[in-house]
Formats: sequence, structure tokens, C-alpha cells
Amino acid sequence: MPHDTVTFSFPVWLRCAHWVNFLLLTLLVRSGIQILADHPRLYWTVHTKPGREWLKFTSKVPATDRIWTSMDEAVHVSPWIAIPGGRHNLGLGRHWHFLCVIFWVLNGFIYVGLLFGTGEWQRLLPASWDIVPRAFHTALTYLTFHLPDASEFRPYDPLQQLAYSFVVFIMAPLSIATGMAMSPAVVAHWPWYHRLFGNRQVARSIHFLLMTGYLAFFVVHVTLVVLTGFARNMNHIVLGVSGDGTLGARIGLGIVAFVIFLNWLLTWTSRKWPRLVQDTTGLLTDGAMALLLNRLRSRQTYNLSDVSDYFWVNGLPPETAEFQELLRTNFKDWRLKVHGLVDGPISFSLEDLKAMPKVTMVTMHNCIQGWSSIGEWGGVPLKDIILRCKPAPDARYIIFHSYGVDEEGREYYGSLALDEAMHPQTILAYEFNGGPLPPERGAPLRLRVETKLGFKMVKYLKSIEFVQDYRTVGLGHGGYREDTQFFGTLANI
Ligand SMILES: Nc1nc2c(c(=O)[nH]1)N[C@H]1C(S)=C(S)[C@@H](COP(=O)(O)O)O[C@H]1N2
Ligand SMILES: [Mo]
Repeated sequence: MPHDTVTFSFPVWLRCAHWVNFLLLTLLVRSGIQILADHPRLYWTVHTKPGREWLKFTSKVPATDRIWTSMDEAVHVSPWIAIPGGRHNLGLGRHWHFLCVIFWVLNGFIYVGLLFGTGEWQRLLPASWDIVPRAFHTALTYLTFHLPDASEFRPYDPLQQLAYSFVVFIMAPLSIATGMAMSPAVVAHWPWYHRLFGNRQVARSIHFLLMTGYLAFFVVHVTLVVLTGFARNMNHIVLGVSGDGTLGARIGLGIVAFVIFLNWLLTWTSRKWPRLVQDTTGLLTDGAMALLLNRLRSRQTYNLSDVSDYFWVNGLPPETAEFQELLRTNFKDWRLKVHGLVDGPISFSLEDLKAMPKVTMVTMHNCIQGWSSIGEWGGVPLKDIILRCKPAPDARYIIFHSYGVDEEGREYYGSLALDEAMHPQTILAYEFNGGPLPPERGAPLRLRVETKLGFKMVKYLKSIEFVQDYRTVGLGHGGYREDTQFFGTLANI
């Protein structure tokens, strides 16, 4: 009975922040696992070549008799572990991840603000370095199946103080910082940012390791809460009072049951009504993204020596007779058609495009699945095409139509707002790594928009269309992946 002699109480805001944090972390971890399952390899190198990972959660061996695409990599996860579970459901996993992270960061700021605003920090933050040997001593006490002396709890024992401070002031900020380093918009605008960690894949690996850190903390924390006087501990953290009654424990277990229920409910809803989840979470996450990230411009200047020796392929060349014929004739009769809200239908041949001013750039590609590669792209700034086409004043979006179709005959397409399309590193590329765009890279022409995830960069371009609102195209969510896999359309993170 360690802290019998000590009476103390936790303020209500601290107790609330604690339980809110618990709920959000369950969802953040589960959605994070879903995201990881789409490319279950972790690397220290930015080039993400299979075989160069330091950790993998897949037994798949890339096929050698055909192109092994990044889609082949995605593994199935149980909905008991991940939200929403299944294979290639990261679109929905990401909606939960980003929705929860908004509240998690808010909750964290409120908590830390009140910690310092109320003086509560003095109980949490170690005041001197002797916390380290004292915490070590406490750990030894626990490990030899003893409990520290009651006087050690003020209200935390030294090990708790150290562990909690570490989670709050080191791990949580690092999770945020490494999460941001995975945003294509952030690292396109401030390429130095991901180098703070080494590179984007190191940040991704650290982000994963922090997740395992929370899980380890959780196990030890709950074990000790149980072993050091469960009823009394629960009275403190639920009711804010000292005492041996069981009310705190009963309510606390009720909260845990509610968190489990909510996880189940949101998982079930995501599987049953994915569109509803996409639309409702998007209200907040898209707003936040538009405000914070979508205006950033790509300013990448990698060197040719940075170019990756491996670059995953996502989306194979269309097998339609039409496209195969274009391929066979080396795109001689191919034209990029421009239609919609423009001064009159126009079209460009490859020669026309090559005669226009050319941009060459070395940039990092970030797929939604988690892999990245650096490549050199050459092509025409989309801005120049737009200026030539003279869009009508009410044209606000560009739709990129592709020759690519899925098994059900649905076209691969994507969209960009006109202002995003004007960015200097938004180009229509006809060259890759110094040569003509290879068939699997999107020949004859593909979009490159360097502040966004790869799925926005439509390959095998057929035409571009100026529209007032992307909601009138396809199923209305801004692109093929948005329509069929529930991805968010801004794709800045
Ligand atoms: N037509 C078409 N374009 C596409 C895709 C696709 O499947 N079909 N995949 C997208 C995705 S998810 C990514 S990551 C990039 C991959 O480009 P890469 O194959 O050159 O690496 O292309 C994008 N453009
Ligand atoms: Mo992708």
C-alpha cells in the first residue's frame, strides 16, 4: 500500500486529458498500422528499394517475371488490429489518423498549457538530474517485485516522473515532427526539413518506433497501475480523490469499455459506410490541410547524384487496344486534347509539347503507401499550357484524364485546382531520368505535382479538361482513387 500516507488529487482537466489521450492513441495506433500495411517495409534509406529495408512485416518476395508494383506489396490486416482493417484500406485509415491527430495535438496543447498555467508541472517534471539514479532504483525495486516506499510518490515515483515526462515532452513532439516530415507538401517546400532526421524514411521509421514506444509504455503503465493499488489509483485518475473505494475502478473500467466500443463502432462504420467516413472526416481534415499545407509550393533542388536506383511502379500501362496501338506506333498520332471551359478545343502533339519551354527537375516522389524515390523529370510547366488554353473565368479545376482503366472499365483520372496547377514544379512530364518516359512510368505524358502524393500524378495522359467543380466528374470526389479507394483529394500529407 504505497501511497496510503500521501493524499493528493489530480485536477479535472488533467483527468480528462488523460482519458481523451487514451482514446485518441488507440485510434492513432490502429490507423497507423493500417497505413503501414500498405507498404510494410521500413527503411533508413530514402530510396525504398525492396531488400534494403531494416524491418518488414511481409513475407512476399517481389516477383521477377513481371513488374512487381507497389500495389502488390499491400498486406491484409485484421480489423481487430487496424482501423478499418482489410487490404489497401489506407485511405480510410488515413482519415482517422488525421482526424485524431488534430484532436490529439489540441488535447496535448491544452494539457501542457494547463500544466504550466496551474503549477501542476512541478509534480511531473524532474527538477534535477538525480532523477535518473532514483528512477533506476525505483525500476530495480519493481523488477525485484517490491513496491517503492510510500514517500517516493509525490504523487509520482521517480520512474513515473521520468517516463511520463519522456512521453509528454520527447515522444509526443517527435511523433508530430516525424509525421510532418512525411508530408510531401512540407518536404517539397522545405526540403531541409526531412534531412533533420536524415531523410523522409528515417522519419517514417522513427514515427513507427515511437508507436511501439507508446505500446510498450501502455503495457508497463497499466501493469503498474494494477499492481500498485488498482482501486486507489483509479480513484485518483478517474475521480481525483484518494480512497480505497471501488467507484473509480468501476467508472474507469467503464471508460475503457467505452473506448473499446467506440473503436469497434468506428471500425464497423468505416467498413459499412466508407463514403460517409470519407466525407465527414474530410470536413475537418481537408479544411486543416487547405489552411496549413495546400498553399506550399515545391522548391526542390536535388542533384542528379541523389536519383534513386530503384523506383516503384504503381499502375501498369493500359492493356486496351487503343493504348497498345499508340505504344506500338510510338505515340505518333497521340494528342493531348484540351476541352471543357476553354477558348475552344485545342490539342498538343508530343512535338508541340517538346517545342515549348522545358523544365527539368530532380524531385522526391512520395506515394501514399509510404515509399519514396528521387527521380529526374523533364517536361512542360502546366502553367504554360494553361496560359495557352485561355480557360474561362469560371474554370476552377483541371481534370486529368488517362488511358488507364481498371478491371471494371473505370477511367483513372485526377484533379487539381487551377492555382495549384500554376506552381512552378507542376509539370506535364515526357522525360524520366534523362530519357523518354518509359511505358510503365506513364508514357507518353504524365502529371508531376510535387507538393502532393503520387496518386494525384496521373499517368498515360489522354486529355485535360477545365471544369468549374470537380464534383461533377466521375463519382465526384476529385479522382479515381478518391472515388474508389476513399482517398482525400488534397493529398498534401
Ligand atoms: N493512370 C494511372 N496513373 C497513376 C496511377 C495509376 O494506377 N494509373 N498510380 C498513381 C500512383 S498511386 C502513384 S504512386 C504514381 C506512381 O508513379 P510511378 O509508377 O512512375 O512510380 O502514379 C500515379 N498515377
Ligand atoms: Mo501511390
